[in-house]
Amino acid sequence: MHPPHDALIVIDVQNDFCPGGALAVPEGDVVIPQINELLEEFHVKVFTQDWHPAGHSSFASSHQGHDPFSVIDMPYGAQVLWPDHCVQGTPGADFHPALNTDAADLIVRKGFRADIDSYSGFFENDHTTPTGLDDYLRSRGVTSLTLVGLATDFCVQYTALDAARLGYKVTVLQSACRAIDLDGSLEDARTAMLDAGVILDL
Ligand code: VGL
Ligand code: ZN
Repeated sequence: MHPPHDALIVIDVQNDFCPGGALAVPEGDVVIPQINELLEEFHVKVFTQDWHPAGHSSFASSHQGHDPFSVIDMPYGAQVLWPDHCVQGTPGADFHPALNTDAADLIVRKGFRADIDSYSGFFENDHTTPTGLDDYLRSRGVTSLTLVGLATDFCVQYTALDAARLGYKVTVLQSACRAIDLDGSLEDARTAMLDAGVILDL
């Protein structure tokens, strides 16, 4: 067992990010058996769930003339436009059926505000609107985090950078993560995480 101040954060292991899903991450489902084993080794276990209303502003379909994976300027900065994914109440937004969701202490939903995307489990993409996760972890005495899930270069990276900024010791377990890898985004994410003091474990 890991010590009680170490939490496992399972990021966005949902059908739409797995093969066959709307925004499939290559090999996204391969990480699930390892995550299920890890869930037995931690006292504090939190899942995040991408949870968008239909017509969300991060969807290319909400911006006429813009294709999926293009980038636009939003009031809070650059935003990649995605295929419609993880729409609230749809099967794509459900956790993958092989994931042991019974093990979760807390499920944090994010991205539910129509006008702003949220990659990080801690803050929306404006980097200021909190999800409540920091307060929860503090109230349970957590000081160090192990991050696993999807996708390494988006939600895992943003969660890791926010966590490091908030003062947590952060480890990203790369074998239990998979990336989208748009135009070198995985390498950029690795560099940014290392620069922020995040431990990239194998
Ligand atoms: C994610 C793109 C859009 C992720 C979520 O979970 O990494 N990526 N929404
Ligand atoms: Zn999303």
